[in-house]
Amino acid sequence: MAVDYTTHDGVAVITLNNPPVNGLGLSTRAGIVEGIERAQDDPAIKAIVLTGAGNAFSGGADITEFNTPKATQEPTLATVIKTVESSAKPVVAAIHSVAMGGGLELALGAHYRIAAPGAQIALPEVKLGILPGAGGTQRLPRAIGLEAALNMIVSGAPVMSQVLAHSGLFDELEGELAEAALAFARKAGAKEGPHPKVRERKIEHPNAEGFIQFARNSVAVLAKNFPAPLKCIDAVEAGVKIGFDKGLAFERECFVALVQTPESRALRHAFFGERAASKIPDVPADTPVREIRQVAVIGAGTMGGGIAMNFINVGIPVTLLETKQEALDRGLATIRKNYEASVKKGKLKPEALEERMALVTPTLSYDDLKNADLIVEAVFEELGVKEQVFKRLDEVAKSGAILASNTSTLDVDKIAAFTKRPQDVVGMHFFSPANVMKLLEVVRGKQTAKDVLATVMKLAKKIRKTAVVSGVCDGFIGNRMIEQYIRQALFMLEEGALPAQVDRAIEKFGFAMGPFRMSDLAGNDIGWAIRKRRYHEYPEMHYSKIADRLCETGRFGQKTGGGWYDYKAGDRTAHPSKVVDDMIVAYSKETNTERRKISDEEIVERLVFALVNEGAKILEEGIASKASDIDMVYLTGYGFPLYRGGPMLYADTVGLYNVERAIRRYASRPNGDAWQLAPRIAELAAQGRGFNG
Ligand code: 3H9
Repeated sequence: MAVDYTTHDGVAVITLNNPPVNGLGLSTRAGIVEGIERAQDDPAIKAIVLTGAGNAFSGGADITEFNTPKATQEPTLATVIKTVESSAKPVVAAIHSVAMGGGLELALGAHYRIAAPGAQIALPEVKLGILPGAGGTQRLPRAIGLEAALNMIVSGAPVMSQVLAHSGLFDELEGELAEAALAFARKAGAKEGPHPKVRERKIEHPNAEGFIQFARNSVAVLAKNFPAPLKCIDAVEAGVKIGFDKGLAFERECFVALVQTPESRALRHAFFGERAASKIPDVPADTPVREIRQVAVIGAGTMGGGIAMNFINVGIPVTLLETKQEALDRGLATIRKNYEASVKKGKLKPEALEERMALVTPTLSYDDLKNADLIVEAVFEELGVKEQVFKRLDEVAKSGAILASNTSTLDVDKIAAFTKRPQDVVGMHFFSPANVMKLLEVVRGKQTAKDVLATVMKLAKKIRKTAVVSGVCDGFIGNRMIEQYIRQALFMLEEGALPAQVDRAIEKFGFAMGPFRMSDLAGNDIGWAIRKRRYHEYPEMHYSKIADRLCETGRFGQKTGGGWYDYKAGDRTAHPSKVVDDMIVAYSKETNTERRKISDEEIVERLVFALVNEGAKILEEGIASKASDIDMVYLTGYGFPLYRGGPMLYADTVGLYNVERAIRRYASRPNGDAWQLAPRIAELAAQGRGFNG
């Protein structure tokens, strides 16, 4: 049963009991209606308390029911709220922990609301690409005022109950919630009805129209590509202009339309993808974890320093090791500079700066790592260098310490074999800047112990990273896929495109930065070094050599004042370069490639489907355990547009039949040997399925 019904001396207590967050799925909704009716029919009951068991009042509508028959099956949430609101006996919502979305809308339907301090109150629907669809856009402005409500609805951000203490939302704020709610209900039950309804309150604002227009202008810029925020404003405005009932009907219309949009599907996919990523199929949730009280980071460069900051930020002391005092001093100075910048921006309290710095212990000696529970290596990306480090770690690290490598391409199994404890070795691939980027690829070696994985995943959550597990392969999930994307970008230069066109097309698709601007930022020499290794390791693979030509002229990107683009000193703006464009045209001539006009559509297809095709192979090989893991890597680490949900969901949206046809078409053209269709795409397309079902 998803709802419990108990009576306490004249008060009926209806308790939502649908773990984990008391989502308002069909059985919960039915249970609430049943409870309210039962209370009406019982003459001994004078009032009703509505509350939630466990760690939530309610996290809102059950998102998994969206676009399924259950979502519209009666009693719908609208019916439930109407039943609560029209109850002749007063209903008191007793709110604790979390009241979000439909949960808050349900509480707004009650006659009275009591909250415990510390409860998170939100209408976060906008983050799922929808709007509050059960009266939130109509009742919240009536409860707390137009401006405060619009802020909450458009941002989706949670507000602590104590901040809302005097907003008009709550009748009381009480620590001892259960007792207080019963007492309040008894008092309310003794009063003559009718009891107050939020819907009957007025929205008072000196210039509602002006404020709404101001909000619309501000949101229009920020909400580019996301339809929901503006719809939130439309719905609130409707409530102001045409009244509660018509406003409610309009809100419903908007909800039904938004829930079908690809943007909402993408955002919901990301919501569940983030949570699914932390679950590893053969590592049960109750796997014991090792305690991480002390971390060590080897290498105080940009990467090592950034990695250290993640742990310091959550209060875990870090020992930072370098080979030279100078490098150590430089590393510490960079960490301090980063924190100073946060203080300047008002993101960090000045006194916290020294507290954080005090958590770093610099050292030049491996002996100082002996107490670390986790040691993360961030040294030069070369197997020989890693070998020295891991052999040394094997000597000094305490038994049970987790030894992690931040390698982005090297074989973690080989690294593990440098130690006598391969079960304790794991990859922790942070993305630069490591203190900012959300993504953490956790690389599972053949022998990595399950409790090591469970520990690292838990720790990742603590340092607020999106951790995705990858098996061992060259480049892991993210870089292995991006290589195919860049390969296509370079082929297209040979075939007729120029860097600015490629970048413009993919940026219009929604990528934060196109491949050439990105490469200029990261340094073209990095890709060059990787390609040289590839030419050696995979002599049979066909690569465009056009980027090598660029590198031979020393154009490594922003840091050398020129790369695929020209740059002016102190300015990161990319200006198309005549020299480079001429070089590209000359290269095509040299290689006897007839240049043709390449459409933006082709650019987007070739870049994105290159990701999809490699992603499908990664799934086939079990390097990623689910398609949503790949999407999370791309959404959090590679600037893939959130509103498209990641490459694999995007492929589903296009339809795998269409993806397959396009890949086969490109495979039959010049440079087509780079397209080896992943069998998984053909299989799923034949079954009319997608990567996500
Ligand atoms: C809505 O209400 C629409 C209405 O306006 C109109 C309807 C007509 N549904 O985050 P956690 C699962 S839209 C289904 O790790 P935390 C979640 O997937 C809804 N499942 O815990 C996870 O499952 P698993 C508006 C949900 O303690 C588990 O619960 N509401 C829902 O860190 C634990 O989640 C929202 O957008 C749901 N609504 O944080 C709130 N919520 O264990 C979305 C959670 O299998 N939820 N799950 O991986 C949240 O923000 C957080 O989950 C919350 C708890 C703060 C509640």
